[in-house]
Amino acid sequence: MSQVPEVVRAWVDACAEMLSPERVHWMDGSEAERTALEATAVREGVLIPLNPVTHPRCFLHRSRPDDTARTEHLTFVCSHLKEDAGPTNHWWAPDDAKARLTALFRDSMRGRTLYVVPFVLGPEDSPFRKVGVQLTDSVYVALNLRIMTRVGEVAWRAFPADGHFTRCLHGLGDQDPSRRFICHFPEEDTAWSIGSGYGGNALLPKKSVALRLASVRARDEGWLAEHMLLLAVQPPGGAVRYVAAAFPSQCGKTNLAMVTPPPALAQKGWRAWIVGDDIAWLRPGGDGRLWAINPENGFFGVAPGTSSATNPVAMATIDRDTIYTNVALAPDGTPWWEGHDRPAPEGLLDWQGRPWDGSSPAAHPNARFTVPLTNCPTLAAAARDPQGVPIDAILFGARRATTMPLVHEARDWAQGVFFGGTLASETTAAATGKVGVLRRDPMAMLPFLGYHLGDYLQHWLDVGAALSKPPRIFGVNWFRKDASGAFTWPGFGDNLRVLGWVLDRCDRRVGGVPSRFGLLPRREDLDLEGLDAPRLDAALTLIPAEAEAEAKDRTAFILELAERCPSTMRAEAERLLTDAQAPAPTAAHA
Ligand code: SAT
Ligand code: MN
Repeated sequence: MSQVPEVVRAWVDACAEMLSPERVHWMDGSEAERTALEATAVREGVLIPLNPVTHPRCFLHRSRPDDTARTEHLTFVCSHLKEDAGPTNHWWAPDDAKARLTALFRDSMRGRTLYVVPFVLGPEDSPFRKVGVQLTDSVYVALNLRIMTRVGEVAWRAFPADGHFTRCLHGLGDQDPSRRFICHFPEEDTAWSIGSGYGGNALLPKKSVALRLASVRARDEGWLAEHMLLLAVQPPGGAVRYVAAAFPSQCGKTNLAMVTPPPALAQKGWRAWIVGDDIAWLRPGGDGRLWAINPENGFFGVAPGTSSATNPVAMATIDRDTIYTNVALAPDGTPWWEGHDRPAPEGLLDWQGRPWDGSSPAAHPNARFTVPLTNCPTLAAAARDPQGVPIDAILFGARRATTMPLVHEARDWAQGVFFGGTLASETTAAATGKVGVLRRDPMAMLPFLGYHLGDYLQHWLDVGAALSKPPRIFGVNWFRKDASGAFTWPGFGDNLRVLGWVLDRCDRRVGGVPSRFGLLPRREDLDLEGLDAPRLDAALTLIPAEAEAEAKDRTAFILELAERCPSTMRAEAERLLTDAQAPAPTAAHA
C-alpha cells in the first residue's frame, strides 16, 4: 500500500513493536479480502457459516459468555484534569491508564495477526468526514468494522491534508473481565481498549470515536456528535422532512429509523426512509438550519424482538451479508431469537451453542446483527449526501412505564435542551448491570459523552444560538403503561402517527394543550385512522403527582452540576418547578 501516509506507518510500527504480532495485515477493503478474512474466521472457529440458501454470506459468532455487552464500569475518560471528564464518567489519569494498559498490551499479540483497519466516518466526499485507524487482533472485529465503516483504501483517499487521524488500539488480551479496560484520551483523539471482543467495547469507531471522542471535537469545532437515528418522512403530498431522535440503547432506534407506515397511512401516501439508526453528527449550516450526517456505514442492531410484525424492513435487510452475534442456531443453519417470526424450531442450539431446553432465553437479550446500510431497502438517497440532511425536529425518547406522555413539545430550544438533558430511561441489556432501573440519561449520551455534562449542555445552548431556524424539540415515550400494566400505545409503525403530529407542529398547522412539560397533542389532532387505541388517553395524560415528582427529580439532577450548570438550565429548572400551568389531563382529551 504505497499511499499509506507516513504518520500512520510510523504509528503502526511503534504499536507493532509493543504488541509483537506474528504478522501485520493492512486492510484494503476489497471483496477478495473480505472472502479471505471470512475463510480465516471460519477456520479459526470464530465464525460459523449460516445456511447459504436462506442466508447467503451470513455468519454466526458466539462471544465469551462474560463478554456480551458494553461494560460502562470499565470505560474511562482519561482527560488530564479530572473535572473535565465530569460527573457522568469514570476518570483515569492518562499516564496511569497508559502504564496499566501498556503492560497488558505488551507482547499480547505474539503468534497472532495484527489487523490495521483504516476507516472513514461519514460519506468519503463529505467535508464533515473523519478518518481513523483501528488496530485489532480480532478477525471478527476487523470484519465487523468493514461493515460498520468505510474501510481500506478509501481512508487514504479521504485522508486530511493536516495528517490528523484518530488512533484506535484494540486487543483481545486474555479476555478476563478483571483485565478489561476501554480508555479514551480526548486530548490525543485516541482510544485504547483491551480485554473485550464485543460491540461498542471493541468496534471503536462506533461509540468510542463517533461519540466519545467526536463529542469533544464537536465541542471544539462548533457541532454536535449525538446518539441519534436519522429518519426521512414524507407526509402525503408534502415535502420530505428529516427527523433526528435520541434514545438510549435498546429503546427502538433501529425500529423507528426503519419505520413502515401502517396500512391506513400508507394508503394515504405516507412514506419513510432511513438515514441512520444510531449516531448523528449535526452542524449549523450557512442557511441557519441544523444539518446532519450519519457517520456509520452499517447497522449493529438488536436481534431479539425483530420480526416481520415489528420491523419488516430489518427482516428484509438481515437475510444476507450479516454477521449475527449471540443468536440461537436452528439445525437447518438459520438464526433464531425470541420474538422471531417462526416458532422456536426443534433442535435449537442456544447462544452458547448448547441444546436449548427452554429454561432460559435461546438468544442473548443483547444479541446483535451487523449488516451494511446498503442492504436496507428503505435507505434514503440523501444518506450519501456529503452535506447531510436538514433537520426539522429532534426527538428525545426513553423507556418509561409511567409519567412521561406519548409526546410533548418543548416551548423553545432552551426548554428542549433541558428536557433532553434530564432524560431518564429504564435500563436495558445493552449494558451489563441491572435491567429495568430508572436512570437519568442526558440526551441518551450518559455512556457516550467524552467530557463534562455541564459544559455539554452549555454547548447545546451555544449551537442553538447559532441557528436562525432551529429544529423543534419533542419528547416521546412509546412505553407508557396504564394502571393495569398494559402498554397504552402500539408503537412500531404507528409511531409514524406521532411523527405526523410532530411535523404538523413544526409547520404550526395544529395546536395542543399546554402542560407543565410543554405542549401535549389533542387526541383529535392525531391521525388515528385504522387504529384501535383504547388506552390512548392514558398515553396523552400527565398525572399531577407523577409530573410533580418528575419535575423535582429533573431539577435535582440538573442542579447537581453545581457551578458547571449553565444558568439557562438553572432557569429552566426553576421554571419547571414553579410552573403554575395545570397539567390539564382531562381538558386535553375532551
Ligand atoms: O455495544 S454498542 O455500544 O455498540 C450498542 C449499544 O449499546 O448501543
Ligand atoms: Mn447505540
